[in-house]
Amino acid sequence: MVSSDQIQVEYPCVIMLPPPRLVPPRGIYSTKPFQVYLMEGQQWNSEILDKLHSQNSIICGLTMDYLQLPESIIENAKPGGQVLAESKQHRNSSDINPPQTASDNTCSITKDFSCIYSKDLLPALSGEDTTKDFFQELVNILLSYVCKSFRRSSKVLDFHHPHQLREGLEGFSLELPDQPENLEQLLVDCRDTLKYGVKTGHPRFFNQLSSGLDVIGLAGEWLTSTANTNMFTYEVSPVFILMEEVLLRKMQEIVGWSEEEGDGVFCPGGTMSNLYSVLLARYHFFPEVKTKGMTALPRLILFTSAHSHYSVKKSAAVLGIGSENVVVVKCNDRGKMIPAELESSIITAKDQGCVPFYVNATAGTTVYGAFDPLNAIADICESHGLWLHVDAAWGGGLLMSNLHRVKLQGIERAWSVTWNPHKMMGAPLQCSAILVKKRGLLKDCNQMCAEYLFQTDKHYDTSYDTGDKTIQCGRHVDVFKLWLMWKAKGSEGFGSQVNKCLENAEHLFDKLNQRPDFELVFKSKPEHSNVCFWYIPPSLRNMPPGPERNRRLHEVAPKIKAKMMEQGMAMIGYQPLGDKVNFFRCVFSNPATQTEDVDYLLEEIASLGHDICIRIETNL
Ligand code: ABU
Repeated sequence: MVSSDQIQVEYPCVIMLPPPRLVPPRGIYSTKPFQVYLMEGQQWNSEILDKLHSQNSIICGLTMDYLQLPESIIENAKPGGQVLAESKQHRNSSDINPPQTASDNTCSITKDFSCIYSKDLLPALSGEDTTKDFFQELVNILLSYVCKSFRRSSKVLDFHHPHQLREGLEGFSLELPDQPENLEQLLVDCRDTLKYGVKTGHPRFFNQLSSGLDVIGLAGEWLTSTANTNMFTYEVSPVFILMEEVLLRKMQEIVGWSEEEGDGVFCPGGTMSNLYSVLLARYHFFPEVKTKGMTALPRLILFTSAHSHYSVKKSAAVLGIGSENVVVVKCNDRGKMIPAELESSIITAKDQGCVPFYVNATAGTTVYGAFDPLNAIADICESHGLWLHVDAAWGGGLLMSNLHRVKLQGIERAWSVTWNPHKMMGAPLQCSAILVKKRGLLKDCNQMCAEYLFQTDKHYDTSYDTGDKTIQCGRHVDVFKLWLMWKAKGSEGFGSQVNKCLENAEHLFDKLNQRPDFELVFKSKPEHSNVCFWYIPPSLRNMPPGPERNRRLHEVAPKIKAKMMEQGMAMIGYQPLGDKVNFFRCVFSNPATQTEDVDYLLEEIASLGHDICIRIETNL
């Protein structure tokens, strides 16, 4: 990696920013070389390096000779990387200690692809070497991105408004051509796609419950894409099907179900997992729904807390139950469902002639990170004969930690569980399981027996053709990356990872408690890694609570976030909730995040907040 103390150049020099290519693909896009002059005696410093890193730059000119380089590079460019060779020579003979490894920021091209097209790749005859070369370049781009994702000096994002991306940026166009474009352009497009995206693996990305870039998980995802198969039958996915069985069994064991209990599938996200839970609960109590539909059923009611995920209501809407038939149960100040409120809601629904059948309890709410009291809720479900689902999409990861699994006590009493390893366990998106206690229910509920796919007279045990258990036909292989990560870390490794994220949350909580310019949304210690807080501008610090203060406070978080995204050095989410005006929600699921990043975030918010508020107050 380039570091500021490795490099000192003579005055003057030229830096080309972007494009990344030393050999521009002729006629495809215009190169817009960009020159940075260092003043005499000025040294490379971290600020300049940070700027270069954040812009995918390539250092190509080193001395006065190269002042004319941009034009001459374009004119003299020849296929085969001649200019690069020249440049490499200069690099090696220069004062600069240049980037040398794949972990560097450069993605210098070793071959000119400007006359090569996809038709020249496999399966073309003699396409093997070209295919390897192409992939080598692609891997360089990906590795450069991976390394940058972990580099604090690089930006989390290079924000552009939709219209800017739509219009096209510096040779990056979203428009689709009628004629094939060459591979050089495709490589540039790959690089630019990453450049204008968001580095969700960056240690200062706090915006989403799923974050981080697990290298083994990524390797798993690459392998999965290469295998490019489908999870519906054993005949096309023998290894992945068995891995899914092993992994789901492991997760069921961790939830606390016996060997005789448990089934499940990986599906596309927590919302789909929750949808499965409602679907299965309804089928369990009313199997005729599969053929007769909702007309055969009474008015069904389900229950979920005010802080639960919106997917419960969405499931009711999708399944024809209706979102108005979801009773929203009150929570306490900490965002936990109040069991007495649940019980009285169930009784009221019954008194009204409706049929309660399902309760969703949340283990790790989206905003507060609260855990509903699972045992108390399970008692109520048992006494009323209701299906208990635990949405542990976010909180499930805490089951891996000996320190924190106690927060999910009672989860073993659930009839179904949602658990997203792509959240707290850091598996690459997507990786979400629906676990079901009653074996065979998934199949009974969803099976359609398509004869072209699920033939019963195959020469192997067709119970491994698991596709008919799901509501999809084709299904992505989500299991391999998690399986590989589990091998790499062991269960204990996941436990330590979770512990570290929760330590970061406590660190933030402690810091916030000590500062007069921030206010916590709830005063108790975080249970999960969510920490919710306001930045309080100077003018509001002595203002009494009330509508005017709330009105002004509501505007603070969006303004800070907008500025933060424009600067691109960190990212955090905000939202209002109930009677609370817009507040920041910081979540930790990225093991790359350290306490220094937490401190950075606070300073960044305080500094942006202070500037913005001063400007508003002085009408600048
Ligand atoms: N419920 C999906 C995750 C939402 C979030 O990242 O905040």
